[in-house]
Amino acid sequence: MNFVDQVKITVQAGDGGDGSISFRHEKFIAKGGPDGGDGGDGGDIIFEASANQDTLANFRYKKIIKAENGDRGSFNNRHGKRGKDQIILVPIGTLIYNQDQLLVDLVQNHQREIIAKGGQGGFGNAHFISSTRQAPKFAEKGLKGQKLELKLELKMIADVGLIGLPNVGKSSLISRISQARPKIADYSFTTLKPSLGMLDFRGQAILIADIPGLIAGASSGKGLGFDFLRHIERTKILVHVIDISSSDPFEDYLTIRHELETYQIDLKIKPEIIVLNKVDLLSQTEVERITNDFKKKLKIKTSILKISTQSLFGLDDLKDLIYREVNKVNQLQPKNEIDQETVKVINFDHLSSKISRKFVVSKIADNKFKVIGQDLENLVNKTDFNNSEAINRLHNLLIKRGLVNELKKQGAKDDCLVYLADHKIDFLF
Ligand SMILES: Nc1nc2c(ncn2[C@@H]2O[C@H](COP(=O)(O)OP(=O)(O)OP(=O)(O)O)[C@@H](O)[C@H]2O)c(=O)[nH]1
Ligand SMILES: [Mg+2]
Repeated sequence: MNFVDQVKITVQAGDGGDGSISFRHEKFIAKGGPDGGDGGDGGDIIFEASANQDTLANFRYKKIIKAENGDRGSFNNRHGKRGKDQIILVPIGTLIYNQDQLLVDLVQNHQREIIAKGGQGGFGNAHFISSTRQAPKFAEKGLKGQKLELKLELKMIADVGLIGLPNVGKSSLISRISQARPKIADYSFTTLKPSLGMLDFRGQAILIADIPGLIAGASSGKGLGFDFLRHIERTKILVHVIDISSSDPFEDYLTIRHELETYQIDLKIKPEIIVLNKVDLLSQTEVERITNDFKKKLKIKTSILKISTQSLFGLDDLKDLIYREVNKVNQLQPKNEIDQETVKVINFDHLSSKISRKFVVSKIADNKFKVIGQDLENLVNKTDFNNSEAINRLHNLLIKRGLVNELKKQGAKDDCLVYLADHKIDFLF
């Protein structure tokens, strides 16, 4: 399993379908009333957190993801079909950014968020019939769907983080207590990327992350650890694996603790289980001596377990302790509290469904103006500039919305040039 924890992708919501221009054909009636239907809206881009996903690796090959376009309207007042939404599954713990702004942090299984909105469908000509306009020969164009460049970042939300120096037996441990089968070898930095394993204990699924070995200086970028410290931030408890046969197990312990503290992981609130591994390599008396010495030096009250992933000694006790510690944290931190936190970071300004009619006009040169405002931009984008009736309608709307007045106020003269959305408009008052 490849582990990718940061990717850039482009998402493109569906375009709205164009409205249709059509007139009823009835027997004996030369020209019936307008019956062009509206275009369908484009599909949205929706992200969903899923426990079945554990990496962002798929996105390395799939850089552009699109939702379906809405269909065009057609005769007989037929609405175009709405484009299908595109639902993108990502692992729990995926953060979604647009231009360095956090849009959402998907922390719960099945949590869904709309990230890019499909374009609105355009009105068909039947929509524009009025007492003064019996036979409108124009329709609106559909709006383009939102296109966003996103950065996805995975900060795993595992229950347990396995930490420790390289080569102490973290991967051996996860392969003994879960279904995960990472590479195990007798050298440092065998594990290059975090991987996940599921410990199934007393009917509960406990997610464990095997994190690459940390070394002194990891918090300032040494070794491989730095990139992965952020995963540790989000685990509920830590299992700190130490090689009991090392020359100074307690010093090893302090090295890792120091790195975590420097990275500002609040260790006071993160329970830790200390595991002295490889006890099969030493005599029982040596094991006891080192363990007692360790306990003496360790002034805080932390659980210490002796294990061997080789002989399987102590693994049942460890599973039991992990189970109890994880559930302690779960009780202190009910799920809905996490939800509250999440809601705070969501920033969905770009999806606001209430489109403001405010606009800003700025003079960029003599008789040239730039206009910014979502409502006016939408009106322009819906206009078919090959159709004089559609252009007339746009002109009237721009007068109604107050644009002409504002232009005049700023000294615009007849035949001024107006930049609006992606269009340049020669404006005649
Ligand atoms: N004798 C003995 N050897 C062990 C035990 N646990 C792990 N090992 C050995 O220690 C070496 C390192 O094990 P890994 O599980 O790859 O260690 P790691 O902590 O994941 O190492 P990195 O991924 O490099 O950080 C391997 O040769 C294992 O076979 C144990 O309980 N007893
Ligand atoms: Mg490893």
